[in-house]
Amino acid sequence: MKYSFWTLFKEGLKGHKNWQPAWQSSTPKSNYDVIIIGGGGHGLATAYYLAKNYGIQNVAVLEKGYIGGGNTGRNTTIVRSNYLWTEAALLYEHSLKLWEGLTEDLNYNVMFSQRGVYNLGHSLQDIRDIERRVSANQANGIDAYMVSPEEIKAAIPIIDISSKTRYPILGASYQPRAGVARHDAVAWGFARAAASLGVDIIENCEVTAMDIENGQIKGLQTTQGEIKSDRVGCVAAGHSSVLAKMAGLRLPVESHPLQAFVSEPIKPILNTVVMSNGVHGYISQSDKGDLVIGAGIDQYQGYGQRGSIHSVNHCAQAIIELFPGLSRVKMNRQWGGIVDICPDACPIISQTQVQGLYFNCGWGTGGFKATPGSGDVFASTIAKDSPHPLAVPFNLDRFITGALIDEHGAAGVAH
Ligand code: FAD
Ligand code: PYC
Repeated sequence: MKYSFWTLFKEGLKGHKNWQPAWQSSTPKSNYDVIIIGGGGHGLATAYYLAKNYGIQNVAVLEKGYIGGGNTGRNTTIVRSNYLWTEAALLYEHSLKLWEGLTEDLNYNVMFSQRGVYNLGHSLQDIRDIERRVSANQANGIDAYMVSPEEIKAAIPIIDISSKTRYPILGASYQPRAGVARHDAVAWGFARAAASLGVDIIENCEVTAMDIENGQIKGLQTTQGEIKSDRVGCVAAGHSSVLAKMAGLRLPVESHPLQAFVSEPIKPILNTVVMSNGVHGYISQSDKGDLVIGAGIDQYQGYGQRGSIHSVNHCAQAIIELFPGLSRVKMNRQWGGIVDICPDACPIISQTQVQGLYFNCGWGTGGFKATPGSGDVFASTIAKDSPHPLAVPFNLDRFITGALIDEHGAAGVAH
């Protein structure tokens, strides 16, 4: 439904009365064709594409908390596709192309803003690595190129490119089509679109056990009772290993906290995204003016979604080194999310040895950018019970064959 400016204005004055919920809350049915565990962006996108592309509408998304309350609502929203290896680059580029039409596709403004992303280099080795990645990107048709310190300064006047800093800026890669999006809108847009196609979105429904008979998934035990299905997709980010354990599986993932923080809103000073692996920090400015800043992962493993002062301190020092003019800006809040990291910093999109049980996880510190692409290829993998061509390299088998795809460099800052 489209609203005129005046209708919206009058509704605003009325105090948002009589607005319809974007999707109806559902209670579980006894049986579904497919159940998706995890109501983050990836789970909701998977359900949406199952219904839209494969006509599988008898689908439930089970979320233990609220929609988007996991990493989807906790991330710093950087979207890019400048990964080193062809397998990963093609997967993230597939996603970036879906981002470019997502607002229209969902009929929901996900505020995708292609304001470009800089990846800074501070040493000769950094520059060699970045140049190698840019060459690989160009060979894969991805829009990345090298920029000099002077070009960076021309685009970002507040950055310090002098040679006197602890980490002088020697150059950067730049991807113009990269950018940021509004994370909550992505979750809400996919939820609304999936629900309108018949998907049941069930919040406050934690999966506590899996029913498996003769190597085939039969259903789930949840805090809202037993629900049957012979196809289950697990998309639970930081809690994937907890779900895998319910099926007697062990995933090669480690769960770590990753922290970020935002400042008070200030006038527009930064119209792009700057990331630096060397100093372990990255920054962008949200449309309402907050500086959105993130750190490297906490080195310890854990499930606590809270921040810690030492990590924020370390990151703020790095950012002030790059942008000395920000030293007086006040920080408003900090938080953490739990990211699931594979040994090669690449995701798992895979069937498992349990028939009908699929995992989509291990996106680590970089899965927000993959949300539509991941949902699309995972939906295909579940619908056809066969890996989508882009998902083949991300099968669990790679940890047995050794065909790992090392993306630690491109995963970057947060590692
Ligand atoms: P989630 O949104 O975490 O969804 C998983 C859901 O599963 C959760 O809502 C959880 O409650 C639910 N769940 C778990 N267990 C159960 C259960 N037993 N039963 C039912 N439900 C369950 N990526 C980028 O690309 N760019 C970035 O700039 C970026 N910045 C980040 C910054 C921070 C601070 C963090 C923490 C992450 C960042 N990421 C970034 C990574 C990104 O957020 C994740 O890779 C991505 O959001 C994962 O999406 P998801 O839908 O799989 O996970
Ligand atoms: O994957 O681009 C990324 C990212 C930036 C910060 C955290 N993840």
